[in-house]
Amino acid sequence: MALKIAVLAGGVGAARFLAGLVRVVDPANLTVIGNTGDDLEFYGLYISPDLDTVTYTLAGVAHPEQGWGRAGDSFRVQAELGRFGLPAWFKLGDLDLATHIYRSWRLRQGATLSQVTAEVAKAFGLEVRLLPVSDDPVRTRVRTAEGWVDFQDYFVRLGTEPEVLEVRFEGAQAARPGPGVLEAILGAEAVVLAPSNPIISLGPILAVPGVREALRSTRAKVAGISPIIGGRALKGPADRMLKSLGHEVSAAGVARLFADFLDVWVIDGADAGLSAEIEKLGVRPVVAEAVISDPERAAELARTVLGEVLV
Ligand code: FO1
Repeated sequence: MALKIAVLAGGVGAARFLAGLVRVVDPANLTVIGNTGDDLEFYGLYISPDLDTVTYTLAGVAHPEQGWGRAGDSFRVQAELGRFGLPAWFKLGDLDLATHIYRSWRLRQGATLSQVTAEVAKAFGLEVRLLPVSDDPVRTRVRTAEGWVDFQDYFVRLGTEPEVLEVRFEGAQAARPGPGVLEAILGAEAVVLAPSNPIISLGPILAVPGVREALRSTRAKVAGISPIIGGRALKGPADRMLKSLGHEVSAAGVARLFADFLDVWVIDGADAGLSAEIEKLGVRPVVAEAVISDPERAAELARTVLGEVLV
């Protein structure tokens, strides 16, 4: 299929969907707009977990079970850093470190995050265009009973244990969309929201001024895939987070968060009963097998999504 497609993507779930999408469309026509709200500095290195997860997955070098990091990586450097008393709660493998060293070095030279992301993608042989949502810093922070913490502190160090009382995307309001981001949405024939945590993976992308407006005004149909199936997140804290932030924990509840720009919402068979509720939001529900168990299933899901938006 030679149609231009833009995908809004978070981390592991999105990357697994994209691995299927590239089986059914020409990757050269695909622009992936990635979340940078999870980015952090660790050991003075600049790390972009979601951009790397997409890169590694599409390059076929991601850790198969974790979904993030590199397959078969070792942790000798991090173990050695322990000698100097450095923390190791954020696991950085030896191969993965090369990406962070390269990115940090290029940023220090004055390159933008989009330039470096393109260079990293090229080095891994990616055919899709991977764009950070912004070159300006956007940092997700969450408020727990203990106060505000950085996203990776909540996600990895605290293991998503504390209840999330509030989320903010620091810097988002002043951030400009990265080069090509709005053009990709406005010039696409289809826009897809990959199955990602609606609050912390898609939230930072939508918080960059201009992105949400572009989604509302694009002539392309906008489709999304529910990350909530049968009232539960398949992976990660999305269900608990929706609940503590006062949203309905269901595929319909997530559709409501995006109803201002969404045309089609793909839900699992388990949620077929929510179709009427979704229709009332002005969104067309499509029932499909939404659990991504392997790349072939992901390709099947991608085919379904595109079939619905390219009619
Ligand atoms: N996730 C973890 O649960 N534990 C880790 O130690 C960890 C390290 C890590 C290193 C590099 C990277 O690109 C991702 C990493 N992740 C880790 C995943 C990351 O925290 C999450 O996937 C995202 O930020 C949420 O999408």
